[in-house]
Amino acid sequence: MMKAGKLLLRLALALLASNASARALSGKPRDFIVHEERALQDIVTWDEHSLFVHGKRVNFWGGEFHPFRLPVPSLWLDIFQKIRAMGYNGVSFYSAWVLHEPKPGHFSAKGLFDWEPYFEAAKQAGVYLVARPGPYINAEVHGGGFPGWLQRISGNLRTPDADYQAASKNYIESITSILAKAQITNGGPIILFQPENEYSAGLNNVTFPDADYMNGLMKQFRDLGIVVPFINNVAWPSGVNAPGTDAPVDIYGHDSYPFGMDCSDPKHWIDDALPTNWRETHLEQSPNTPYMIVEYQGGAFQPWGGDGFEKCAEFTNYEFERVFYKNNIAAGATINNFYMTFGGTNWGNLGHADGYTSYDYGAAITEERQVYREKYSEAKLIANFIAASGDALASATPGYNTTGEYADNDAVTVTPLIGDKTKFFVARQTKYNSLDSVSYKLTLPTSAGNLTIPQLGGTLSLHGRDSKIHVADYPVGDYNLLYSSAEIFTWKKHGSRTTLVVYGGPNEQHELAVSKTSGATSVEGYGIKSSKRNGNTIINWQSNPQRRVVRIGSGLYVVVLDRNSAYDYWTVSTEEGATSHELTPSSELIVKAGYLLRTASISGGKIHLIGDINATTTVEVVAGAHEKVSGLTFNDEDLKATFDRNGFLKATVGFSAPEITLPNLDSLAWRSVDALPELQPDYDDSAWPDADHTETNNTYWPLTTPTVLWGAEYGFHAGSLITRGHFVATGNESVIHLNVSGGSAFAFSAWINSTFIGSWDGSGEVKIANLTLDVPKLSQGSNYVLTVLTDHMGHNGNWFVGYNEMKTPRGIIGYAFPGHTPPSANGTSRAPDGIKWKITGNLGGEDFHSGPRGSLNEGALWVERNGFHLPSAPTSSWKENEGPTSALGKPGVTFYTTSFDLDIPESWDVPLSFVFNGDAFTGEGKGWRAQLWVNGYQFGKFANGIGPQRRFPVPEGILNYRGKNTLGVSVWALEEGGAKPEGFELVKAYKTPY
Ligand code: IPT
Repeated sequence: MMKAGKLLLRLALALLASNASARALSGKPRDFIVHEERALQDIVTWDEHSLFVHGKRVNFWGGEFHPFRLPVPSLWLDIFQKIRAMGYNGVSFYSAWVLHEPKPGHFSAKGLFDWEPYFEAAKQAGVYLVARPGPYINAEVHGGGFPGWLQRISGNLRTPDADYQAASKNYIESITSILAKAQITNGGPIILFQPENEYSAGLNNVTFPDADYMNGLMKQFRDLGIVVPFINNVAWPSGVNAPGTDAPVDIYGHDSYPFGMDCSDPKHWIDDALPTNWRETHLEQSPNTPYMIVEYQGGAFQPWGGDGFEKCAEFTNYEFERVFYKNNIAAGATINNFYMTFGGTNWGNLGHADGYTSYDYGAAITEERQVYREKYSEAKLIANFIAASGDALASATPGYNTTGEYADNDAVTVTPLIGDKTKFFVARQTKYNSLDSVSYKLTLPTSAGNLTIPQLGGTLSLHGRDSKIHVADYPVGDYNLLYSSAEIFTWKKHGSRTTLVVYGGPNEQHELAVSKTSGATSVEGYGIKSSKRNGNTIINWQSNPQRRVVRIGSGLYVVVLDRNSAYDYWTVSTEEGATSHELTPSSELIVKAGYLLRTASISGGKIHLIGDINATTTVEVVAGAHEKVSGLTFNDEDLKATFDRNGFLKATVGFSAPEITLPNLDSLAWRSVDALPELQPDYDDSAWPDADHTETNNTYWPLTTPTVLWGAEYGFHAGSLITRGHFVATGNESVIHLNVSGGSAFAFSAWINSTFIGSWDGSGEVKIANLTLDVPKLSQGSNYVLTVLTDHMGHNGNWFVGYNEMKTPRGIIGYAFPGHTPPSANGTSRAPDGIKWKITGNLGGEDFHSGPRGSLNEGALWVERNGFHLPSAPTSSWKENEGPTSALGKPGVTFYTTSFDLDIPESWDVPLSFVFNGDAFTGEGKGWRAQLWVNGYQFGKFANGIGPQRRFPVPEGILNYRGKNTLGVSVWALEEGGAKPEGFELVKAYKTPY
């Protein structure tokens, strides 16, 4: 990839050099211009620094969140609120074509897949949206978003090839009619639109980048009514589709995952991973657009057999955010989006083959929608600073990375961002991953001349992996913060009072000064030094867990915190749905609360807060309560609230956790059934499709069998496949070679009639298995049937244009049956050999697209084809059983079902998970695997021995928290002698690794 990258970069630079028509710089909002030199709308505009929405600068700070990974629309607001509560003002989303058009020409976006509730929730929470509908999205989704039936076209995917263009037309038209209505120009939340995704590199001699392709795609979207600016996201700063190229988007951007996806050693930060030349590449590639990083590493995805998401969360933790996110700010990025901010779940087979059920991603918000990771709190501090810094930061110009210029210690690198008046100084360790503590003094150019700080004693410091943003001449309402070494969380102005909240790391020395003020008075706590010099008030302190409040002049309250205390502070708007262009420093409160603060409103003389707590919590409105307010409610409960002498309104919210009892799954009444009746002598598969195509359009994969035996050829794309070959024995058969493709960690098992002949148990990243299996003595002239059950782990993505990797088939891709099928004269095995093949996957294949759970939720198992995994299935005549931990005597699949009631009290958010206990994870498949259905939704695929996931969270809304639930588990025993799963449990899960 690096090689392709360099090549591309050169290409892109050459293209740029040949086109001298770069737009002139201007400090004013630029009218929206694409291709046709006319404005399509004037709500979302930009200059070289930032976006504007309705003429107001917006520093976009967003999180990626895919609604389809949380199949409970009523919970989408919860995620939006949690992202908004971090101080973020945006969310970026993909739409997955595969979920909307399971059968060519049949688009649907209903129920779980309806976009309206998502847009409604975004508006209610007050976030802008970035729409990224593909058609290609990658996203670790099945086929990278491509429906499986694209395997049946011969053209190159993501190119102007006619059959790809024809195939994508319906999706493009249908999804665009939905997205167009939700643009901000129509009162919706969408402000930016990304055609394609990471269109970054081509292979196999396709034209890349192909201007006809991108221009054609953009024209399609424009013709269908998309008027907001087009953006792109190349994988690295390569200049593809930048302004000046022959297929320019409006605002060029790129992605970056500086740590990659290997989370195995989370404390190890490799040398030189911090990008340091982005300002330069931006000036070369797109100097007239805001610097945009469409996807920045918010965690990492994980493969089967991988290290698990807790490690990824640690790898990309709060220190990573401090150093790397602030480095984006140093590069001048004013459109940032963090992938993922909430990952969610690859339920119902929606993931690509290389990932497992959880898509937690180690993101700031966990798969279970929890916000306990410190990276959530740290990101909140950074995002609030961005928001509070408004135009000053959004319009500042980044300078070079310097040593020895601002800091007096070369171990500290400082990157300035210079505005008309305000200056920002991003300081970090020169060796970015150093664990040393370094001290420095800063010399800052201020309106009061060059000042070396701290002036009142002590030195500044960076302890290990840290980065700080120091400011000079920073506007805080009507005050001028002459400088601050302490970082700013936020400031607000209400009437005559302005409140500034600053923080520093544990025990650090800090100093700030406010221009032209009459001195400082400590009004809470002690230990703050102050002085007046040249009419400016200076305060200097050492951070500690105790809060200090200093009044400067008559109306500026400075709240001095250490970082851990700052984590408990929130800014919250008192106007529902206010987006950042509508917010003013007086329409927001600053509140100290606990676990989460969602919303606020003021009415009846009271401030009403809505939030979540996980302990008895002191709630304190530190800004916005002193005027016209006398009381406080929290979650509609009236609190005994008192003002302290500084006008902070304070109350205690009591907490006592409810008793929650969960059923012991072992003691439930289970029933079971043999889930592979196909192995019985009288099983009739005559209604199954014949696998009889002798040719295929899938030119990506060479056909080596007499007929095509893979699933997509016949419309089966998910979960599992069963292929059956009927033949008359010659009596000379002794072995069969099977070459089967299922995707990473898949398994397969084979039988002749009811006789088991062998299994592939699966292994980490092994995607294709080649086995030679012994065949029992067959009698000449008798009829036999070979049955092969194989996992379908999802289709691959299609990242490289021209490579068409998505077309990798699933199912039997080759076989040889010596003694039965004589090798053909020309050496291939494609000559007809008399074997009559049948194939099935989910019931009806692509024709069964109307199920409320979408087209991917079910695979080929008889119980799935017949709906026995659904609630109210007629299973009462099945034999009673001990459930999934029963010993299975032989290879095969058994399906277990039961039901149970839950009675979780309302208004408590209680994450629940199912756990499969089995062997330690070595990356090698061992003996058995299982699938889990909860009320019909497939919510887990467990591979014993491979892992790394054994705990499978299931959200409320899929689980009925107050009433009946139907549970289904299929256990596939892979080996002679059968299997015995160790345990299966329902647990309250919180902070348990998975
Ligand atoms: C980038 C994709 O755009 C995104 O969809 C997702 O797959 C992400 O990576 C990783 O989670 S592509 C990549 C080459 C960085």
